[in-house]
Amino acid sequence: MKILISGINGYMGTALYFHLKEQGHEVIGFDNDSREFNVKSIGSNSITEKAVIPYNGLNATDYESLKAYIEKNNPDTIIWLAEQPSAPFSMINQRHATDTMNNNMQGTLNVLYAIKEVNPKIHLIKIGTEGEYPADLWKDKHIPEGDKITVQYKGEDWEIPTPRGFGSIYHSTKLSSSQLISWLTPIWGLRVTDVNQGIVFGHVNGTRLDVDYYFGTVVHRFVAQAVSGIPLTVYGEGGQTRGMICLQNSLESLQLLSENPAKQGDFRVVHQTGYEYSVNQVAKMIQDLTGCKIEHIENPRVEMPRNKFTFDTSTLDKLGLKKIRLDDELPRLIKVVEDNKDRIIKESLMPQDHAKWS
Ligand code: USQ
Repeated sequence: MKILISGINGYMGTALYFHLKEQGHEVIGFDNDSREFNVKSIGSNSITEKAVIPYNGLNATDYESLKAYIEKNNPDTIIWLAEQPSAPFSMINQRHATDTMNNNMQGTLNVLYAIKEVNPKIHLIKIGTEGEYPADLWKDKHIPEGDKITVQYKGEDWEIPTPRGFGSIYHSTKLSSSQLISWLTPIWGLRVTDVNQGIVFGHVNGTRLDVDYYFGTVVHRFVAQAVSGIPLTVYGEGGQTRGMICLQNSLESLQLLSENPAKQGDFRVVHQTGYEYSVNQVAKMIQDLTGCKIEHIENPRVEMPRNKFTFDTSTLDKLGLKKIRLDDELPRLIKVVEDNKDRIIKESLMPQDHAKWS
């Protein structure tokens, strides 16, 4: 297949480029280097040396260039990663909030228009997030796949959109994109897979690894803190539970979804996640392997102190995905971070004062 990756030079994009090529696919992509720029802007860096890969430098918010690129290359599948992915970065101030909204929303709208105008048969795989199912709505529940559920109200069955919400400006862009796509897909006859992905952990050769407060997600930051001799910064009680997925599984999932596309006219909602862990469980696993200290600090975020939801992952289970557990991947990840210890900027690992959410 010919697969176009937007945001190909980022953490997932680079890894996906190598993975899909290894599987025999033709892979092309573009990237405006915003990840590198944003990470530098907050005084941090990738702790691993990133491999150089070929890509076009176009910006997804430039509609004419995007459309011309898709027209020229006519891919079977577009995997859409060209987004600002950090919740705390989107909450820094008004400028970061609007930049995140403009980039993520405009890019999504542009690719939908481009596919409609160039070739509606192109399968779009749009990376969303499990954060579209906030803990206050789904506390202790099993979250179904699909975009509709049936509920009883005053003795009648109602088919309603699956309740979704958000807990940051970044997450609001993912929710709005999902709603936009769910409306446009059937009326324009597109084919889209909306991938709700959990927190990704792990590293594969050649890709970047961010560990700072803004772009390092919880597993990566905790490992970097442990390796740097800093107590792990558990926010509040540490009872916040999230679906998490190993990077290798994320690559395999996107390959499987590309090779088994959504039907024409279908908006397919898939949960792309492995197992659920609380922040405390993550911290304890890393402590057991490294002997690090754990510290509970005031939560800089506005979020539920504890929850325990799980996700229905039937689509990827049926396609044969073999889930990797966090405890099986951690030793390898710790080794990668240890090998690159000299590149960790310790100050960037700690919560930043100006980034409080309230
Ligand atoms: N946390 C701590 N201590 C830390 C860092 C984080 O306790 O030092 C806690 C947070 O309070 C939160 C949880 O760990 O409850 C996860 O935080 P995170 O920064 O790892 O992840 P999050 O902001 O939720 O966002 C990440 C990705 C995003 C993706 C999302 C999937 O940056 O792109 O969409 O994970 S999900 O979390 O399912 O929404």
